Amino acid sequence: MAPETQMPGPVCLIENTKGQLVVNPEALKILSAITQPLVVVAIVGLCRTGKSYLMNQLAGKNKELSNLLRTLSSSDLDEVEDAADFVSFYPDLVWTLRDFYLSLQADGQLITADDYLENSLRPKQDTDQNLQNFNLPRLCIQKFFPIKKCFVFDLPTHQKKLTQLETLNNDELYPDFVRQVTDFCYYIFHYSKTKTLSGGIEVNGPYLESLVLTYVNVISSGDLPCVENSVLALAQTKNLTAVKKAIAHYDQQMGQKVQLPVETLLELLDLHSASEIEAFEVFTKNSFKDVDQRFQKELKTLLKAKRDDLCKQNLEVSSDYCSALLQNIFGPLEEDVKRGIYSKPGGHRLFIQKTEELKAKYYQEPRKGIQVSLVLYNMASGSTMMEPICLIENQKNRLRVNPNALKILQENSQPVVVVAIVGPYRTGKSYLMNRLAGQNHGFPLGSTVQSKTKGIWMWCVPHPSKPNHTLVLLDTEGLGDVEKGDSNNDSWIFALAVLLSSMFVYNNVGIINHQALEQLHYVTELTKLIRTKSSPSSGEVHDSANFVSFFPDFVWAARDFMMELVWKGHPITEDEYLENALKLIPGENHQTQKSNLSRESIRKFFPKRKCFVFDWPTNDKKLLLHIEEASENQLEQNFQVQSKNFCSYIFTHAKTKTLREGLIVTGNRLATLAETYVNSINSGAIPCLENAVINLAERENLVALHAAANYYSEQMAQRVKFPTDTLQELLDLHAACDKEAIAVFMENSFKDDKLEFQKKLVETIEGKKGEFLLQNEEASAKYCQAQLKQLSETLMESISRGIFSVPGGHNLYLEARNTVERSYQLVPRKGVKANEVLQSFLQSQAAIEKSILQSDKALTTAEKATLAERAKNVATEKELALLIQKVQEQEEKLKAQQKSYNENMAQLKIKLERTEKTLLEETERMLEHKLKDTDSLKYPGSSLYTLYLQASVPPYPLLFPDLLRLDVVFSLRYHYAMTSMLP
Ligand SMILES: Nc1nc2c(ncn2[C@@H]2O[C@H](COP(=O)(O)OP(=O)(O)OP(=O)(O)O)[C@@H](O)[C@H]2O)c(=O)[nH]1
Ligand SMILES: [Mg+2]
Repeated sequence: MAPETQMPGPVCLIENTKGQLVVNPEALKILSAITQPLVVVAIVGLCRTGKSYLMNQLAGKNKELSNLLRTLSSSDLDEVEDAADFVSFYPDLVWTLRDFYLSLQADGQLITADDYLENSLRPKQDTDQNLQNFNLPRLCIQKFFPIKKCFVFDLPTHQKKLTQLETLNNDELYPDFVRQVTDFCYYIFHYSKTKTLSGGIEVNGPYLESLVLTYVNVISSGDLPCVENSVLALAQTKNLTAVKKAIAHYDQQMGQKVQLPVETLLELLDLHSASEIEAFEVFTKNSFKDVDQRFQKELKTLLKAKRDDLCKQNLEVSSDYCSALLQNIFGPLEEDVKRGIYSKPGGHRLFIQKTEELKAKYYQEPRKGIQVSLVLYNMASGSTMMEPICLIENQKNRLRVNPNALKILQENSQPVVVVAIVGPYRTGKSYLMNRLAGQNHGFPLGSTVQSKTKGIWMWCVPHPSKPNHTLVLLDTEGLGDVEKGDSNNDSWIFALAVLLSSMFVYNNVGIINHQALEQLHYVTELTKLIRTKSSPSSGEVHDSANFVSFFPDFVWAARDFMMELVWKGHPITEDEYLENALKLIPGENHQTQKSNLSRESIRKFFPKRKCFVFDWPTNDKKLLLHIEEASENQLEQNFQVQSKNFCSYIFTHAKTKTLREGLIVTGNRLATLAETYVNSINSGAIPCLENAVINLAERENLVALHAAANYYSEQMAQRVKFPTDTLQELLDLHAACDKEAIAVFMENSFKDDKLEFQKKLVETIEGKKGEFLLQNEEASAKYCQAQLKQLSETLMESISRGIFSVPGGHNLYLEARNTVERSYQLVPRKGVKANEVLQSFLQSQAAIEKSILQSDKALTTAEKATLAERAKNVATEKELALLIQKVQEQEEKLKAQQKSYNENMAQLKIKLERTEKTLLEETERMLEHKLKDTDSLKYPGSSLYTLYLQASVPPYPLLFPDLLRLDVVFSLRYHYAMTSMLP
C-alpha cells in the first residue's frame, strides 16, 4: 500500500452543520496527495442500521477478517475486469439488509439474495396512481444502477452483546454473520471498479477533490450538481496541468538546444518548431475534453509568445554582443579620430581604409548572431564611420545598379523616407545632403570646378524622428556638366530621382528666374521619361493627375540667395516667392514659352511645393572651398538658421515613400524599384511605374505563396493525429488550416490581379491536402489490419487446426467469425479504412466459409445451397454499403473544396474592399489636384487651357466612368478567375 493512502482513522470529508454543507480542508489535503486511481465505496441508509460497522470491516479494522479474505481464492478476477467495462459514471449498487431473519424463499423454492432484490424491484403492471408511487423508486433503481447486488446479514450476535459489537472477536459473533460480512467484503474488494468519469477518465485523489468541491459548491449555491459541469471543471484542472507540462517540456527542450545568439533566425525558428511539436504531443497526452480546443489554443498562444520572446532575446543578445565587439575593435580608431590623427590632407582616405580593415576583422568573429550587419550599420550611421555608397553608377553614359548598395537596401525591411537632391552641378548639393545626415563628411564634396558626384549616391540613416523608419538620402550627379558627352543621361538621373524619392529637392544657385526655370527643362520631359501604365491609352500620357499619386513632394532650395524677399513693396515668404515665380508669364517669344512650360510642369506634377533660400554659408573663400572642415560656429548665422529650418522641414514633412494603392515602400522594395527602373532604361524602354509594381508584386506574392503553403503544412502536421476517426474530422482540420493559410497569403500578397498566385496557392494546398488524406488512409489501414489480425488470431488458428471440419462446423465457424467482427466493431478510432479492411478480410474468408459449408455433414444439400446464397447476399450488401460510404466521402471532399473556394472568395472580397477604399482616396486626391490645377486656365496660352477647350467638358465627371468600370471589372474578373479554380 502506498504510504499516501495510509490514514490512522477516518476524517470527515463533508461536514453537515446547521443544514450547511462544508468541505473539510484537511480531508481535501489528504485527497490531493493521492495520485493513484481511486475505488470509492459509499454507504447510505437509515440511521442506526450498522453502516459504520460495515465500513470499518471494509477498512480492515477486523484483522481476523482480513486474514480470512486473504486466504480466499481470487480465481474469478477476470470478472472484475469485465465489470470495469461499464464506463458509465454511475456507481454500482449494493443493497445490504441487516438483521435479516426471514428465510430466502419464494414459491417454496430457495432463492439467492440477488433474486430477492430483483423480485422486490420488479414494478407492477398497472396504471393505478398508487401503483405509480410504488413503481417509481423501483424504476429509478433499475435505470440508474444496472449492476446490483444484495447481501443479507443475520443478527451479529446475541442482543445483550450488541452494544460492545466493535470490541468482539469473530468467535463471539454468530458464524453466519461472520460469513456474510466476509462475503460482503470480498465482493466489495473484488468487484468495485475504479471510479471513472465519462470519457473513461480514472478518478484519482485530486480529481475526487475537484468533484467534491464542485458538487458541494453547486449545492450550496442552490443549484443541482451536474456531472457534465464537474467533468468540465476536472477537464479544466487536467488541461491546465497539460498546458503547464507542455510549456515545461518546451522550455526544457529549448534550454537544451538553443544557444543565443543563433547565426540565423531560421535556425531559431526551426528549433522552436521542433520543440513546439513535442510540446503539443505532451499536451495531447495529458489533456482531455478540451472543448473547442480552448487549451490547445492557449498553449499555442503561449508558445508563440515564448517564440517571440526568444526572438527578441536573440536580437538583444546578438546586439549586445556585436556592440561590445564593435566597441573593442573600433574603440582605438575613435580615439585616433578624436586626437585628430585623420584631420590632415588625405586623412579621409586613410580613415576609410582603416575602417574597411576593422570591418573585415569584425566580420571574422564567430557567432555574432543575426544583428551582425545592423549593429555595424547603426554604429556606422550614428558616427562618421559609415559612408554613403553609390547606388546607381553612371559610367560611360551607362547606368548600373551597384549590387553592394542593393544588398544594403535588401536587408532593410523598414519603411523608407527617401529624399533626393537634384540640380545643376557644383551648387552645394552634396554639402546640403551631408547636413541632413547631421555630418560634415559623407557625400564627397569637390573643391574644384570639375563636377564631383557621379551617378546617384545613397546614404541610409535611421530616421531622426520617425521610429523604425529609414531616411534614405539620394545625392545625384550635377546636371548640365559640359564635359559630359550625353545630356540624355541627365534626364534619366532626373527621372530616377523623381521615381525613387518621396521628397524631391531641386537645388539651384541664386534667384528663380527665366534662366533657372529653363535649366529645369527636364521636368517638362517627365511624361516622356516616365510611364504610369505599361500600355497607356492616348490620353493618359498627358494626364499629370496620374503621376500625382506617386510623385514626391517638391522643395526648391535657392542657394547663395542674396536678394531681399519683397514683392511690390511688401515682404513675402519663401513659398510665396516660389509661387509668384511659377506664375505664367505672358509673351510669345521662345524663351518665355520655354520657361512657362517648366512653370506649368512643376505645378502639374508637384502639387505640394515648398521653397527655402540660403545665404552664403561663409564669406571666407578659403573656408568655402573646404566647407566640410568648417565647424558650425564658423558658418554664417543666417545660413545656420536656414539650414536648420530646411532640415527640420524635411524631417517632419518628408513622407514615407508609397506607390499607388497606398503600397508602402520598404528598403527591400526600394531595391527592387531601383533595379527595375534602371533595367528598363538600359533596355531602351521607359521606366514604368505599373511594371515596377508588377515586378514587386510578383516577387512578394511568390514569397506570400510559400509562406502560406508552409503555414498550412506546419499547422496540419501539428494538429492532425493519424488516423482520424472520420474523414470529416480531417476535412474540418484542413478547413481551419486552409482558412488561416489564406489569411497569411492575403496579408503578404498584393496586386495579384489575375489571381495567378492565389490559384497556385489553392493548387498547392489542394496537393498537400491530398497527401494528408493519403497518409490518413494509410495510417487507418495499417491500424485496422493490425487490430483485425490480432482479433482473428484464434479464428485462424481454429481454421488451420480443422476445428470447423466437423458436423455443425459451419455454424461454429459463423459464430467465431461474427465474434471477430463484433470485437472489431468495438475497437475505437479505426479511421476511414475501417470498413474496407473488414471487407477485404471477409472476402478472404469467403472461400474458407464455402469449403467449411460444403464439408459440413450436419447439413442437407438444400440447406447448404440456402446458406451459400445467404452468404453471397450478405457479401453483396456489405459491398454496396462500402460503395455508399465511398460516394459519401467523395461528396464530403467536394464540399470541402467548395468551402475552400468560398473562403478564398470571402477573404479576397475583404481585401478588395480595402484596396478599393485606398484607390478611391487616391482618385479623390487626383481629382482635387485636377480641380486646383484649373487655376492654370487663367492664362489662355497654357496647354491645359487648350486641353480644356478640346475636351469641352469639365475634367471632373470624366473620372467617374473610370470608377464605374473598375467596379465591374473587379467583380467579373474575380468571379471568372475563382470559378476556374473549381475542378
Ligand atoms: N558658394 C557656396 N559654395 C558652397 C555651398 N555649399 C557648398 N559649397 C562649396 O561648393 C563646392 C561644391 O560643393 P558640393 O556640395 O560638392 O557641390 P555639388 O552640387 O554636390 O557638386 P557636384 O556633385 O559636382 O554636382 C565645395 O567646395 C563646397 O565647399 C554654398 O551654399 N555656397
Ligand atoms: Mg555632389
